Amino acid sequence: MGLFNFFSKQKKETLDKGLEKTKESMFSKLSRIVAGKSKVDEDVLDDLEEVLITSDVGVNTTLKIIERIEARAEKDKYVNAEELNNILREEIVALLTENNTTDTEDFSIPEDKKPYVIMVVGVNGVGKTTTIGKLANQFKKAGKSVYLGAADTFRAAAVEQLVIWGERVGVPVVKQAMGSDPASVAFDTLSSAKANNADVVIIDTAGRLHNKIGLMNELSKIKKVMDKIIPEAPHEVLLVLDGSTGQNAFEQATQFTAATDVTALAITKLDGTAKGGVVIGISDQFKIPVKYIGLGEGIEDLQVFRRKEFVDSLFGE
Ligand SMILES: Nc1nc2c(ncn2[C@@H]2O[C@H](COP(=O)(O)OP(=O)(O)O)[C@@H](O)[C@H]2O)c(=O)[nH]1
Ligand SMILES: [Mg+2]
Repeated sequence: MGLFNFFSKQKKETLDKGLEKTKESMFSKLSRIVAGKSKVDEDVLDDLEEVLITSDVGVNTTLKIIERIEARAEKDKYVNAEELNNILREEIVALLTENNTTDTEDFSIPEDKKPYVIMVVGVNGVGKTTTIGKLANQFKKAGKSVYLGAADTFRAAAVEQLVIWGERVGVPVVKQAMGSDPASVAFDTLSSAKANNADVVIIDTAGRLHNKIGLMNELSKIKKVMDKIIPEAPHEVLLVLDGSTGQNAFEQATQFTAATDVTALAITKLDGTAKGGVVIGISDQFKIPVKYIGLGEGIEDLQVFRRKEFVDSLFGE
């Protein structure tokens, strides 16, 4: 086996293992609804709707999927109920790829923006700092020089945690005292990164969703300061969502996208939860691409989100 195949096999294993709980839960529910049935009828469709909704796919996306399955069962009269898994897989992939966004291929970043600035947002505890550490590791492995900015100055532990990730990955972390102005930290980070000709800057922020206006003001202040040093920065605003919170993740996505221009999503903690179906709903409902998925606490447990690969893993053998 070649080295490339070895790594892609490892990645597939991480994905399959990470999605195990969601998969088991969905699979057992699906098996129950098709038991003793020989075709996809109204009853099966009703039960299927319930399975998808209780798997956190979300109502709107579930209805779209049901519509597709219904049309398919009509056209294809002899569809065996036991093949439901395959049909579901095909129709969900088709639905998600209809969305006009494209999959992210790998951890590469645009070469023409230097440094490329990523601002990471999301409520406290969703996995922002961890995702930043994992991302920094990927960028560094790809030969990029990375700077991290500890603009979550709200809690002392937050700064310390980013510093630990910085040491682990081997990239500099720009910080100030706890309680200092996040915009000032962002300013320092971008200045250092620019002076040192860095390739990527990732800015951690505090996830205070006290109210929409407060959040908007805080984020736009940080953005304004960035733009002064590097025009057009931040190039990417990455919203991190905790997948294990299911419908709450939907809610947070709605609130943050209303407060600031989010350009990409990361959905974390898919390991250890049966709510992984939420990725399908979020990918379908938001025009913003899901770029990364978190599959564990380890440094390698972050993957780029590829729709087909994800759905195949979920409804795979
Ligand atoms: N199982 C699992 N835990 C994660 C993942 N991402 C983050 N965490 C954990 O979630 C907790 C909060 O993460 P943190 O990065 O501090 O969140 P932040 O407050 O948004 O910066 C930590 O204990 C992380 O180890 C993930 O993909 N899977
Ligand atoms: Mg943090």
